Amino acid sequence: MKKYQAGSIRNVCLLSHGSVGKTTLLEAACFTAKATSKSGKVDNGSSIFDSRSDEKERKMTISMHAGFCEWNDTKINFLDTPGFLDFLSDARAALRVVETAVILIDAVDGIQVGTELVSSYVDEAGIPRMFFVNGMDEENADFQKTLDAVKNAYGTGVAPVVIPIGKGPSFKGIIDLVTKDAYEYQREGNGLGKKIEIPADMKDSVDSLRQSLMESIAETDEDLMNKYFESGELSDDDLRSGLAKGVASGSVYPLIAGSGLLNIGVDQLLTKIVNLCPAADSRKEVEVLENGSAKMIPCSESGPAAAFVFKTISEEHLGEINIVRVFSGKLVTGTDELNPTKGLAERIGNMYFLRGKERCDTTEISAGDIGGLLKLKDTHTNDSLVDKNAKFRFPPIQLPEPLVSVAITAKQQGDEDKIAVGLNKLHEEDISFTYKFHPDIHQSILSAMGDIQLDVLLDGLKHRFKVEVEKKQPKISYRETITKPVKYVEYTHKKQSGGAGQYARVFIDLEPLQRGGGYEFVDKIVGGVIDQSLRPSVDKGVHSKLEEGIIAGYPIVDIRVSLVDGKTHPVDSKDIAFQIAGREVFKKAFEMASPILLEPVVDLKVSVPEEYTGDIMGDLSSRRGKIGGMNPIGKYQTISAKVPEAEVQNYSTTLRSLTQGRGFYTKAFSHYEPVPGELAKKIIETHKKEEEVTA
Ligand SMILES: Nc1nc2c(ncn2[C@@H]2O[C@H](COP(=O)(O)OP(=O)(O)OP(=O)(O)O)[C@@H](O)[C@H]2O)c(=O)[nH]1
Ligand SMILES: [Mg+2]
Repeated sequence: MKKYQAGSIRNVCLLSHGSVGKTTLLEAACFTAKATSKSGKVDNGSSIFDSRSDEKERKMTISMHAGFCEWNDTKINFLDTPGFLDFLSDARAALRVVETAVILIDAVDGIQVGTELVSSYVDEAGIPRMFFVNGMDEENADFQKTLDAVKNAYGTGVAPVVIPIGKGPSFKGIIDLVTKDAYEYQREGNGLGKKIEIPADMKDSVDSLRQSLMESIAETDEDLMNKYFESGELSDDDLRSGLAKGVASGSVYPLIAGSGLLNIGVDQLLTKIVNLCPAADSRKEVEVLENGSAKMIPCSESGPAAAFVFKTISEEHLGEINIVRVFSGKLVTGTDELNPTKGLAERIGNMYFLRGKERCDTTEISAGDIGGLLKLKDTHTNDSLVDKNAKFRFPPIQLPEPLVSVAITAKQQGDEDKIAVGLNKLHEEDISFTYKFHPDIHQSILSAMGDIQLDVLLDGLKHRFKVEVEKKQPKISYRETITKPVKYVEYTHKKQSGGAGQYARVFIDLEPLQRGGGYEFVDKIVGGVIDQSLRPSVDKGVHSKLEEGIIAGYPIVDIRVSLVDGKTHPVDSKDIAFQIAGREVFKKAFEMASPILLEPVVDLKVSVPEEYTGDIMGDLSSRRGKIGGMNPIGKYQTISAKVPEAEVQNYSTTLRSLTQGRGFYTKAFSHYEPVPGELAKKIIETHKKEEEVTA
C-alpha cells in the first residue's frame, strides 16, 4: 500500500446523536473515493462497518469502526463512533486520537441530546470541529432552521461553507461558498458532483452568505481584516487559508450540507477535510504519564516508537485486533515494543489498515497514522506500545461511572466460570462496563451505561460464550451502625461439659465513629486481667460479626470497640473462648447501642431541556432527593441532587419517560446516610424473613 507522510494524513472521527447517518456517510465517502466498489447499507445489513451480527440485528453501531480512503492524494482516516447514548464511551476514545471531529446534525431533528453530549466531549478534547447537516433529502429537512439552531448552540464560529440546492425530494445538489461553484448529483450515484450554474433564485442568497463568511473569516486574522477592508472581499485562496487557520485554532466550525444516503455533498466533505482540517503532523507533542505525572513528548516520525491502543475489536476467524494511533516513530512488523502497563514485550506481527471488516496488509504504521495489530500477547484498549527504553505510557481514556446495574447468576449451575471468562473477554473490547462480585450483598453485579448495552453484553455471552444468565435487581449495599455509646457491657462464655473446657469473660465499651470511620479496636486492659495473647482473640470475634452484620445482614461500619475488662481461667481460657466471647459481647452491645441502617446516597447530575426542569425536580423530591442546584449549559439545565441509590436504580427508564428520551445524567457514589425509620423497619423485617427461610 502507498505510504503517506503525516502531513498527508487527516484523522477525523464522526460523532452524532444515534442514527443521524454516520455509518451511511462513511460508506458513501469510501465509495465516492473509490476505496470500495459499492456503497453498503446499514438497513439491509450490507455495510462493511456495521458488520457485527448484533449491529446488523439492531441496525446501529455498537462498537467504533475504523475506515480510510484517499482523496486528493491525502489519506483520510475515519473513526465511525456509535451515537446511541449507551455506547458513547467510544466517542471519547476516538477523540483521543484524531485531529478533527465531524459532528453530524440531522436536517429534520436538529440538535438532540446526543449532539449536546458529543459536543461537550469535543470541548473537553479541545480539538477542531466541523458540522455536516445530514439528511437534506428528507421531506421535512430545513437547512436554515438547522443552521440557526447550530449557531445558537455553538456560537458565531459556525460557518456554512457548503449549502444545499433544494430539499426533500427536490434536493439535488450543493453550492460551495468558498469557490462559488454549484454541483448537481445523481441520487445514490458515484458521489461526484457535476458542475452547474448557480440557480438564478439562489444567486442573491449565495452572495450574501459568502459575504458574511468572508467577514467572519476576516475577523479571525488581522492581515485578512486589512485585505477585506481594502478591497471589500477576500480571494478564494485567502478565504480557504483563513478558514483552515480558523479551524485549526478552534475558532471556526465549517458547516456542510448533504445527504449520506443519496451520496450528495459527500465529495465536498472529503475536499473540505483535506483542505481545511489540520494534518496529522500538526500535532507536535502529546501528553503521556511518567511515574504518575504528566509530561509532553514530541510527535516525530524519526523519534522512538509511541502508540496508543484506543480500541480492541474481535474479528471472526482472525481473533483480536488492537487499533492504535502511532504518535511518534513507527511500528514495524518483526520488531519488539514494550507494553509498559503490563510490563511486557510485544512482538509486532501482522498489521492492517482497516476499513470496517476489510483489511489492507501493511508492515509499517508510522507517526500520524492509525492501524490494527493482530495477535498481541496481552495488549488491549488503554495500553501503550512504546520503545523498550521509554518510561512513559499514555493516560487512560476517561470514562464516566456506569449508570445501570443488574445482578447476574448462571442459568446452569457450574457455568459461573464461563460468565467470568466471557465478560473478561468482552471487557477487552468494551471498557465502559464493570463486573464484580460484591461480598456485602453476595451478588455478582454487571454495570453498564444503559439497558441496551446490558442486553448487548448478555447476548454476547449467550452467542459467543454459550452461557445464559438470570437477571435480578441488585440489592442495595446497606450498612449497619449505632447511634449511641454503651459502656461496660459484659459477656461470659463458659463451656465445661464434655471435652476440654472453655472460659472467657469480657467487658467492652462500644461507641459510634464519624461516617467513614470504619472499625477501631482499642485494648484498654490494665494490669493483665486478660492475658496479652488472648486480647486479639476478642478483636477476631468482633470481626467475624462485622462482615455479616447483626440487625439486617449488612456490614457494620463506623464503630469503636474498647476492651476494658475481663477475667480468665488458668486452664480453660484460650483463643476460641475469647473469640466467642468477643463475638457475643459485641452482638449484645450493638443491640443496646440503638442500631440503625445506613444507605448509599449518590450524586446525580441530570441534564434536560429547560422545559423539563420542573418535572425532574418534582420527581427527584418524591424520591427523597435533595436538590443541590441548577446550572445552564446551552439550552440544557443540569440539575444536581443527592438521592438515595435505592430510589434511582432504574433512573434511565424514568428519565426517558419523563423527557421523551431528551435527557441524560451521570451518577457517582457520594456518601452513606441513615435510612428513615419506617423504611429501615421494612428492610430489617425482610432480612428476618429471609433468615427464617434459609434456617
Ligand atoms: N433519508 C436519509 N436517511 C439517512 C441518511 N443517512 C442515513 N440515513 C438512514 O438513517 C438510519 C441510520 O443511519 P446510520 O448510518 O446507521 O446512522 P448512524 O449515525 O451511524 O447510527 P448509530 O451508529 O447507531 O449512531 C438508516 O436507516 C439510514 O438509511 C440520509 O442522508 N438521508
Ligand atoms: Mg453508525
